Amino acid sequence: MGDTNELYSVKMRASRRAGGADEHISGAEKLVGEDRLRECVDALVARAIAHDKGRADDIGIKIHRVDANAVRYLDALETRSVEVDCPADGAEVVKAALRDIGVTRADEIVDLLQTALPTRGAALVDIHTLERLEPDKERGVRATNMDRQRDAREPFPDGKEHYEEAVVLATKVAHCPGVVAEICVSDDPDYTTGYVASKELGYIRISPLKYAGTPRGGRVFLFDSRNYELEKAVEYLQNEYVVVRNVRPLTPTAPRVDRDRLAFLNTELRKLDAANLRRKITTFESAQSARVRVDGRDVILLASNNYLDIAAHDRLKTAAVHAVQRYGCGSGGSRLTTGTCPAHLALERKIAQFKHAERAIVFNTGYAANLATIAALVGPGDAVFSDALNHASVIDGCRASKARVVVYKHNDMADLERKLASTPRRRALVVSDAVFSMDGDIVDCPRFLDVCERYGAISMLDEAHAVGTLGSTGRGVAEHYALRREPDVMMGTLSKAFGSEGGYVAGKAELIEYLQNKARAFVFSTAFSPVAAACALAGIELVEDEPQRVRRLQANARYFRDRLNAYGVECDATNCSPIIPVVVGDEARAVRVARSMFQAGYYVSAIRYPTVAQGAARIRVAVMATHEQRELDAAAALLARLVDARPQA
Ligand code: WAQ
Ligand code: MG
Repeated sequence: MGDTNELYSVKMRASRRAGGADEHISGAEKLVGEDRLRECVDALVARAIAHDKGRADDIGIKIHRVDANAVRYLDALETRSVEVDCPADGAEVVKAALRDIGVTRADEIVDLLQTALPTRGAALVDIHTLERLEPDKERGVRATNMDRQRDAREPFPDGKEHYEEAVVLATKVAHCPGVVAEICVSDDPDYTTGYVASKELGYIRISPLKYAGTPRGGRVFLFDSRNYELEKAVEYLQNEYVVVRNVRPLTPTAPRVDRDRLAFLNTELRKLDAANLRRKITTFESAQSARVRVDGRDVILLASNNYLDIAAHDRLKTAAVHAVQRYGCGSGGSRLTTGTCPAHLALERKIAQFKHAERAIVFNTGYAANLATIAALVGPGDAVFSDALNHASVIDGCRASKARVVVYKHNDMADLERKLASTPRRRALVVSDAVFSMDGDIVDCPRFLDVCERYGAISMLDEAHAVGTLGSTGRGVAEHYALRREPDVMMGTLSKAFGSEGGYVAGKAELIEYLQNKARAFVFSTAFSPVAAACALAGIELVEDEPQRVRRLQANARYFRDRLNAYGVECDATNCSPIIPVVVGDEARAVRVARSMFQAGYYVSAIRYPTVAQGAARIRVAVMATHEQRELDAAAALLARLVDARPQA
C-alpha cells in the first residue's frame, strides 16, 4: 500500500431468502489498496456465490474509502497449537490459560460456551460479575474493520480462511482497552478447532474444542468493566481500522527436541507439591480391617472400601487357600484363550444370581469394567450421558468410547431429560454412579430408569459402592428403592464390600456375550487369578448368609451422620450409604485435618483435586460394619472440632 494508493474497506454479505426470512450464508471484509480493489471484489463475489451453505439470493458489497491516518497497524499475536484428546480436555486448557492470566472465575466462564451465545457477534462478559454487557444480546458485539496485510501479489482467497481470519480478529480484540481475553469456538459443524487469546497469552489454538457435527459455536470477549469503559471498547471493536501484520500461514509445528527429556517429571511433581496435591502412599502393616497398624501404631481405619470388614474373614482366607492348592496362583492367559478356570465361572454364576440377572462377566478391576463396557457399548455417532460427579473410570470410559459425551448436572433428572431430548445421536447410553464415590449420595434410581426408558437410552449404573451396602440384603440400589426394575447394565465391584478384587457387569445374556467379544479390557487382559475369583465368590456367599453385616453397616453410617450433625457438621442423617464426606474446601486444610485425625488415632483420607473439584477438598469418612459406636462417636467429635463446626444447642 504505497502513498498514492488509497485504502478501501470492502465488506460482503451474502444471504438467501428462505421462507420469507433472510438467512445469512457468508460474509467477509477486507482492507485493500485501490490497485487491487476490483480483484478483491471479484474474489468476494465468487466466494459468496459458491458457498457450501447454498447459493446466495442477495449479495451486498459495500466499499468505503478509509482515511489512511486512521489505520492502526498491529503485529499478529503469536500462535501456539495444543492438541488434546477431547473437547473436555480442551476446555481444561482454556481454563488453565485464563487462570494463568489471573481470571478467577475461569470455570464458570468456560461453561458459558455451553449457553446460548449471540449468533453473529460475541458476548461481552464482565470478568467480575459474569454479566453480559453487550447492548444487543441476540446479535452480540461484532469486531469489524480489520484485515491482514497481504503481499502485493498474494491472491485473495476464494473461501473462508478460518485460521487467518481468526488471528486477525483475535489480534484486534486483544488490543481492545479492557478486553482481558477472548474464547472462540467456530459455529461451523465440522470445524472443531477453537482458541483462547489475549495479549499476554498470544493465540492458543486448541484442537478439538468441540465435537464434530455440533453447530453450536460462539465467541466470548472477557471485559474488565471495573477499570474500563464499555462504550470505548465497543467503539474500538466496531469502528477502528486495524491492519494486522505478520500473520504467518499455519505450518505444522516441528516437534520439540528436548535435551533433558525427563525434566518435566520433577517440574510437574513440584507443582503438585506447591498445590498440596502430591499424593503419598501409606503402608498398612496389618490386614485391612476396622482397626489397622500404620507406622507401628494401631489406628481406627475410617477410609476403607472393605465396608463389611470381610477381606480378612476366615471364609475368604480358606477359599483362597483351597483355590491356590487346586489351581495355583496365576491364570495364565486371557479369559478367551487359556485363562478361564471353574473358579471364574462359578463366580460369574453367583454374581448373576445375586444381582437377579441372566448372566455376568468379571473384569480384573472395576476401573477396567467401566472403561471397557462403556467403550464397547457406544462409539462415534452415539451419545453417552454422564453425571457430573461420576467416577474417573466412567469418565475415562466415556472418553475412550469416542461417542459424544454429554455431562448432565449431578443427579438432576430434569437436566438429563432435557439433554436426552435435544441431543442428536444414533444410540444413547446413560451412566451414573449408584452411590457417588466422593459424596456418598445415592442416584435417584426410579426417575433415572424412567427417563432412560422414555428416551430409549441404555441405562447403566455403577454400583461399586452400592453392592453389599445398600438394600436390606446388600443387593444394591434397586433393592434400596424396592424397585422391580433394574438398569440394563449393572456394573459393580468385588473389591469393596465383597472383600476381594475385580469388577463385574451383570445383565441380559446377550449383553454379556457381546461384552465377552467386544470389551477390550476383557479380551486383551490376562484373567485375574483364580484365588481372587474364589475369594470374591466366598465374599458374596458370606454376605448372603449374613445379611446382618449389611444392616450393621447401614446403622453405623446413619449413626456417624447423626453424630456429626449433633456436633454441628451438617449432613443427611437419613442417608445410609457408608461414604460420608466432610467438605473443608482448601486442599492444605484437608491435609492438615487428616494429619491431626491420624495423630489422634483415626485414619481418614483427605480427598483433593482431581478426584474432586479444586477448592472442594474434603475428609472422606468411610464407615465399616464392625466399627463400634463409641469409636464412631469419638471420631465424629474430633472431626467436628478440627473443622471448627459449631455444636447444635
Ligand atoms: N465479531 C465478534 N464475534 C464474531 C464475529 C465478529 N466479527 N464473527 C463471528 N463471531 C462469533 C459468532 O457468534 C460466531 O457464532 C462465532 O463467533 C464463531 O464464528 O484454526 O470460524 O466464524 O485457529 O464460526 C477459530 C479457530 C475459528 C481458527 C473461528 O468462527 C483456527 C470461526 P466462526
Ligand atoms: Mg462461521
